[in-house]
Amino acid sequence: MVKLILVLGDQLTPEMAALKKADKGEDVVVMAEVASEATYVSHHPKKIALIFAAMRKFAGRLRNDGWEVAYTRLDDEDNAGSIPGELLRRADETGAKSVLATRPGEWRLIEALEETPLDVELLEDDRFIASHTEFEKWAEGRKELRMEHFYRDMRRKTGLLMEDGDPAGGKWNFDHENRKPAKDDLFGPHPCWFEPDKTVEEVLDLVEARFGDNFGDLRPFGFATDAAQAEQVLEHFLTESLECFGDYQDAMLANDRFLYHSLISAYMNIGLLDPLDVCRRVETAWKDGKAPINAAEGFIRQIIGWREYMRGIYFLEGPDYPRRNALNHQRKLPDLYWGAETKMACLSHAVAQTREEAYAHHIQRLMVTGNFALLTGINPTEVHEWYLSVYFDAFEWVEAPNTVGMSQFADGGIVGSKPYVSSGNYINKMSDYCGGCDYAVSKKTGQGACPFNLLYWYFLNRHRERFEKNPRMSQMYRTWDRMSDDKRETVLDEAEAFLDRMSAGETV
Ligand code: FAD
Ligand code: DLZ
Ligand code: SF4
Repeated sequence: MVKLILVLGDQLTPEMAALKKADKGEDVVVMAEVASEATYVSHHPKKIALIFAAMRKFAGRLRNDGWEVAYTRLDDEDNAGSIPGELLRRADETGAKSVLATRPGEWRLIEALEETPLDVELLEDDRFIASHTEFEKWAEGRKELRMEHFYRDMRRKTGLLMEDGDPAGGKWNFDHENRKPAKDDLFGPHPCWFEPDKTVEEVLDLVEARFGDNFGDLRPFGFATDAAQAEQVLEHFLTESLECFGDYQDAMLANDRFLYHSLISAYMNIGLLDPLDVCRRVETAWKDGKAPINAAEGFIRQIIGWREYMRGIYFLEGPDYPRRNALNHQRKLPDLYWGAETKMACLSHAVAQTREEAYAHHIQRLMVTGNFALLTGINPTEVHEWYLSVYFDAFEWVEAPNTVGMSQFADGGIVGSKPYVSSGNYINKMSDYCGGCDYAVSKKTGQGACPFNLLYWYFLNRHRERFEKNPRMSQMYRTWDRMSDDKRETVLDEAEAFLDRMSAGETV
């Protein structure tokens, strides 16, 4: 009996579980560009274009491999508008009663599939190193779910950077050799972009017509849209950037948006690159003497550590996770996140880059846009929806734990043992933004003082009860307590005045 084989826009891998279990001679692959997926948040046009173009090319590849593919374009007249709707329509057409699908990376879609009247079998997404059961077993009975411990298990499981059961180089983590500040003469290699071909051009026209008003520039569009191009991006990273990846992982420069970052997150997330293969290639580069251990270890940790851990947390914590708000932050997301003018150079750069590229690297996301949202007490659900919209790699299983957990501490400390907050000092140390700012990073209070300097103390004071006993934060409270009453009052008054101006829609 014919079955429908669902392949979603982030499941573009020939070895996907549902495809592996299907019968090529009999079953019909269903792929659909649908309004419900394209509008559950206001996605960046570049992200929609990436997914649609990659879906169309993947459908072509499956057909070449002998599959029957029922592909629906967004502007097809009989498009049912949602994934369950498309499955029902194709079931009607083919007489199929059952669907094989690889479990989606979002609770919303899992629930929608479970509610269809069709018989849907959801298979585990085995593109990941740790299964749900394995992560649950690891988490069981632990007081704290720290990534570092999980990461060591993943190193042992994969054998990556292991020598006779011990970590290569004698240590699990080489981070103290990483994270050097930005230098003005530091310029990373030019990223590997691609000229749009006919398929991509067609998609760009469609996206322009339908989503041209969304936040973000659609053109120029240079992302990889098939596995061969994604492979070129990876190769480019291995030969040009990996060597310096660790050293400058946290640096930010106004005139170099990508530095030594790999730009492969989206390609792994949608299935064009295999994460374990990526890590093995990085390990080989280290073994061949082409990259130092701090770079190779730091990079592999991001993937088999952070990436896997974030997915584990998302599915362990359940569907309500993206809406948690442990610090009860309720302020509305200010318009500057959508490109309204701001005098803060760091935010202005990070948002402009996000609008133009649909990309910002980790420290821009965590210590500029994320830090500011946390310090100003923005509602974390709004922050989550912003991150889910604006980045080319944003899918809820990885975005929500990063935003709600790591960046906004809205899960109450599951992902992070302390909130990632900083004054302007950290941004100044790691970037060249402050030199071109209307505010002065060296000023703690008064006219022109850097807002991060005020808001940092405002945040700590506001959440004193929760954080003062945290051993990693008590030192900061001692510093705050050593300030004179007058100084503390000035800081808090000026921070409140700044927040009032921001919430009133003034340019800050
Ligand atoms: P590189 O710096 O080259 O790192 C290599 C790879 O490591 C990345 O491609 C990515 O797959 C992985 N990685 C690194 N850090 C993390 C992390 N914290 N969590 C998971 N994987 C990681 N990543 C996403 O893939 N999708 C998201 O929606 C996303 N949202 C984020 C939101 C916030 C608030 C923050 C702080 C981080 C977010 N990240 C997200 C993690 C990280 O910022 C991106 O993976 C990274 O910037 C992608 O760029 P790159 O490929 O050049 O990464
Ligand atoms: C993100 C996205 C977009 C914009 N559009 C589609 C689409 O039209 N069809 C589709 O199958 N998938 C799309 N996706 C990816 C899904 O939203 C993604 O599979 C779920 O969020 C689960 O991770
Ligand atoms: Fe950002 Fe403050 Fe530096 Fe301006 S001075 S760029 S607001 S950290």
